[in-house]
Amino acid sequence: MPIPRDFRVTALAGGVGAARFLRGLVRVIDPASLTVIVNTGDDDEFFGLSVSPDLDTITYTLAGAVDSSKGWGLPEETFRCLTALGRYYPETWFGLGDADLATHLFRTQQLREGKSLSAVTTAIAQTWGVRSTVLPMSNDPVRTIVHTEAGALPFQQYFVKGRSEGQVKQVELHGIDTAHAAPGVREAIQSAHLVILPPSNPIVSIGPILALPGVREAMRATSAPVVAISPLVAGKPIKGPADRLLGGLGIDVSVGGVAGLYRDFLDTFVIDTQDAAQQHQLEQLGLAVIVTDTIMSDMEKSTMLARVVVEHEHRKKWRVESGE
Ligand code: FO1
Repeated sequence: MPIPRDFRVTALAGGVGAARFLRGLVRVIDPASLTVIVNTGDDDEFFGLSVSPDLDTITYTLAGAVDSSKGWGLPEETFRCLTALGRYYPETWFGLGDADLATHLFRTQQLREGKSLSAVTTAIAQTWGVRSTVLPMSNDPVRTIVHTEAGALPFQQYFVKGRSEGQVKQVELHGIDTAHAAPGVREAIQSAHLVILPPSNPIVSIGPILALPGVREAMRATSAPVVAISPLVAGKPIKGPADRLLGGLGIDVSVGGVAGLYRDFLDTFVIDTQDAAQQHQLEQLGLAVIVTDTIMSDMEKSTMLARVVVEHEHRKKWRVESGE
């Protein structure tokens, strides 16, 4: 069944895992019909520059420009500037490549001139020829702080410098109480034909977006089906510390544990064939369950997964509308 060009999809995204799914999705639907709401809790300042890793990962990926081996940054990067910065600064653990620095310089200068993060994100996406709409979750600073026995660490310090080590005790979203969802965020959820949560970390990638005022309510209220793809395969994330974060917060490290975090708005949960034994348990929560290969090791597999998700939901919508 062909997907109509005006089939509007909204995705809530973190970084690499979401990007791997979205690169396939824009081969299945019209890229111009996709809106991506991106986590900014991972943002930080390095050497006076405003860095938004998840926004850049999504933008570079949708532009076909990302370093596909790492899943973030630009290919064939050099790090001469970062090495030179080491003369002035004691720490250069965050890998800012020479070409990538242009994006951070542009973003920083535009923000300093008073532009909103939304406006700068649109300008960057357009520069890279991205046809989809890329929205930061908020124009207000929200910073994810991970509390471990080593203390309270801003996300990039926990993840990159600290290699996600240490027992997680708490995750704090600094600034969330006064932050607002960026313009277009709630509208994109409400007006979509399909809302997708790609396989992103439920605590530090999707969690901050859902914690913004009105976003969770929009997820519950939308008439669009909401589909999530499990970030866990056989109880482990493909990449990143989702298992340590879930476990540290006392949440079951399983597809059931993840589904529980979304239970108030989720319609369909996509799980890997390796977790097929848990299908029945998820169905008992009232969820439709798709069991398929979710490991997106190449573009073809990303496209296949996106096709399974979109066609399943589109077929369901068509059946309801035609009364079949
Ligand atoms: N990830 C790393 O593991 N090490 C790095 O040095 C690193 C640098 C970096 C620079 C720019 C950027 O946009 C992303 C970068 N990332 C790096 C990825 C980033 O830490 C994570 O992918 C996200 O924050 C988690 O979604």
